[in-house]
Amino acid sequence: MSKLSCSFTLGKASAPNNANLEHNNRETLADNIDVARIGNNITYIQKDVRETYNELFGEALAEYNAKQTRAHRKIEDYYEHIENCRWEEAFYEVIIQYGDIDSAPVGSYDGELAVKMLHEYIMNFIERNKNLHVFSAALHLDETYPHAHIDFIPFYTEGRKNGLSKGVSILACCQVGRKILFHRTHIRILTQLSHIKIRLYAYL
Ligand SMILES: [Mn+2]
Repeated sequence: MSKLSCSFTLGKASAPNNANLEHNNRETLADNIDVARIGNNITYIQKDVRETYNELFGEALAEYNAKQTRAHRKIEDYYEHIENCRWEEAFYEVIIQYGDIDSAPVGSYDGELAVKMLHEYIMNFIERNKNLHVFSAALHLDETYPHAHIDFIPFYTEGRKNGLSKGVSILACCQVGRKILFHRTHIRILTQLSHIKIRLYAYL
């Protein structure tokens, strides 16, 4: 049986090197991409992030704005509002990889195994994390080793007296009932470390 390491990177919207929708959608092509193999990539979900915001939060935003008596309290563009928010990210991205260029390159036996595991990981991630709305998910097979990019918007649907009845919150997704799985500092550490490959078994 093969043994493959697992690499898990968490990126955030405000650091485009670690959360790069243009890369995932192949709108920009880095040197390590084999153009002849782009067709081998598997796209699971590819939605526009702003459209996804409208779908997810449009209703809650309209309700919120309708209740505001002061014009300056109204939020015109929720995506921009979150982008400018100091404690939230507009979206996050995980990059997951089993093995590396030496142990599981594309086309090798273990590379094929990694593809199957990544496929399973993507499907399970979407199923498991109901409060992380995945708007982009792709398995890349045109680079040297197989890996998956999953982009998501963390959101809450309850527990708010002020603000939108449904909105963005990474912390709300890090607790189940009263049990806190993750603190804000953990998220910060993870996202700050994401420029280097951290070997972590998938937390999410
Ligand atoms: Mn990639």
